Amino acid sequence: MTATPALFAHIPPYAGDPILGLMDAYQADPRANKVSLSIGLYFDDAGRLPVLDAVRQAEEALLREIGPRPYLPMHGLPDFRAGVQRMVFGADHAAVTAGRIATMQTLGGSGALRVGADFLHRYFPASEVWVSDPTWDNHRVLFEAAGLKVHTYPYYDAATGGLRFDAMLECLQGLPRQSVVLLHASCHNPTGVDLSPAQWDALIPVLRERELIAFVDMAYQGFGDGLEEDAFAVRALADAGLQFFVANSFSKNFSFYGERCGGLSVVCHDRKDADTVLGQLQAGVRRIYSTPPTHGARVVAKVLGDTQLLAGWTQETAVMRKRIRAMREQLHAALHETFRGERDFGYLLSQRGMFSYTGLSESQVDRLREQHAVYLVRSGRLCISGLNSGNVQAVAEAMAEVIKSA
Ligand code: KET
Repeated sequence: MTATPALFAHIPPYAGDPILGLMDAYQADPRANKVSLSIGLYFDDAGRLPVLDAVRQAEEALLREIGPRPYLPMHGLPDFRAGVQRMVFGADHAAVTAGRIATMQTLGGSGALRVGADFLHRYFPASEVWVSDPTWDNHRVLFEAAGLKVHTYPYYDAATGGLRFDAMLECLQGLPRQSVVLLHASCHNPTGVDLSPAQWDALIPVLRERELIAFVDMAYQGFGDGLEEDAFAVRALADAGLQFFVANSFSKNFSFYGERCGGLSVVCHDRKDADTVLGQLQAGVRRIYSTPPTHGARVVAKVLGDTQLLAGWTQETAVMRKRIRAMREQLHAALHETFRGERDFGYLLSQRGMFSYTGLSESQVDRLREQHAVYLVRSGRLCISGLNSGNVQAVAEAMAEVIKSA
């Protein structure tokens, strides 16, 4: 039989993802001294992806009590969802106890963003989305894929390495009501520049008066100042009586990337609205992947629901956070010494979380990769948690070389 004409010939090749594509290139790189500072993964000082002790203990306990594996409900495992609410909002938050938060178990933070975006597109068809300039590359892609139009609001100030807070507020003040504003709870990706508590307090009245719909992305809870501290923005929005969306992720703080564990929480006016919203979110999930997977959710629920495991995990997040800070300091010290103070690298110390925005140009980033086997994202984003005591000096020297030769 002769083959039928090529069915897929009209399809253009995928250009590759700006972040995940670099991971593939890194893995294929044969050079022994290669350093991955591109994707947002936390590595320990030995350069390994850690298996957290609390996670190991929870998994071992679950292995001893292997049970049947029915479909989970469309909205996920009840204990997982309750754990998300305690972690994101605090166990005693009035919005939690009033039952006015609709929380779904999702496929990571990305799944939460997409399920939320689909819901917004369906029930707020006139709303458009505003994201920070710059933001995580995938934010725009995710919201556009859900059919929403995406714009940017001013955020990062390249001249100072800080925040254009006044310009940001001014822009948000001019948006149509029920515009969706995507905000990073802490550890802004890619810049590492966050709003201070006082700036959140100034932003909240604008969201309220302009009737904007905040969508908070909290992918790095615990990597900034602490699990509680990093939830400041979410809790301040809830305290102010706003109705809003939160996507949270366990990928980083549980070192649980491949388990795809996240949550979408929608804070509503009252319990009745929360029930309705939860129902429509369930319908949304049923239309895509039907129900979420069991394993990771059981592990997370066990850790969050067990006093001892929770305390152990909290401690482990502190270890990761402190190591990231130490690496910021070591990279800063090495660069400061090389440049004898002639160039300011203070941004490494003031920015928070996994990422720093180096200001390196695309060609400098290319040179780092090609000549020094040091991988950054082309925007100049450097993942601090890929640094360790064995590679930080070499990275500083490579950065110095590309900066000086520019
Ligand atoms: N939000 C933000 C801000 C974020 O940086 C990531 C992942 C996610 C959501 C996705 O979380 P997950 O639970 O994995 O679905 N960011 C890193 C990895 C990636 O690009 O997928 C990164 O920026 O490197």
